[in-house]
Amino acid sequence: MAFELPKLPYAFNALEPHIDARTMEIHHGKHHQAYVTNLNNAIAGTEAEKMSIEEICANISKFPMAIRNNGGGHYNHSLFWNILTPNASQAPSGALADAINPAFGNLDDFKTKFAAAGATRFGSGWAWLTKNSAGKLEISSTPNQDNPLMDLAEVKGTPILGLDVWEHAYYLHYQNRRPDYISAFWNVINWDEVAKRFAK
Ligand code: MN3
Repeated sequence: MAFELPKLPYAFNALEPHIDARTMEIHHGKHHQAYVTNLNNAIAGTEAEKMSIEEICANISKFPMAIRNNGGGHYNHSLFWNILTPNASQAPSGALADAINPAFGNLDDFKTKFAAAGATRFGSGWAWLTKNSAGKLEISSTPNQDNPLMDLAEVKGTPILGLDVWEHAYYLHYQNRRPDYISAFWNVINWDEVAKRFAK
């Protein structure tokens, strides 16, 4: 069963002015599509062909780099599109808010720490908010297309929020201003989706 590019749950221009339409179109249609195509080529005829993307990530140390890079790329972007929305609420509520405050101080402290994880990731990678095996929240960042599901990640668990800090995610609109892109990200977060992932 080959992996497929998921449909974007909103229009390319829906996240403007925070994330521009051209970036979304290329990011989804070219970059994510390439991860899917290359992942399908890499798993063909291997045991990974019968696995879910989560199972592939959990066993990633057994697989060649092409599966790690493209499998991570497919998982990470599928998550990313879903935690973004044009109808963002400004803050999480309920059990997620109750977990963020003791873990990080308050929402603003969480945002500062998460932004720092994204801003200080050298080169390409991701910033993550992850629910670990003890049910606690942790902030981390990973290089390239690695993610917290991977058995070789430093901080392991289920990612509930992720931010792509590859230049392809922001360069057309923000050029070298990664911190401005990260600031804009807070305006388009689908906290209901993040809360759903946290509750699982
Ligand atoms: Mn990307």
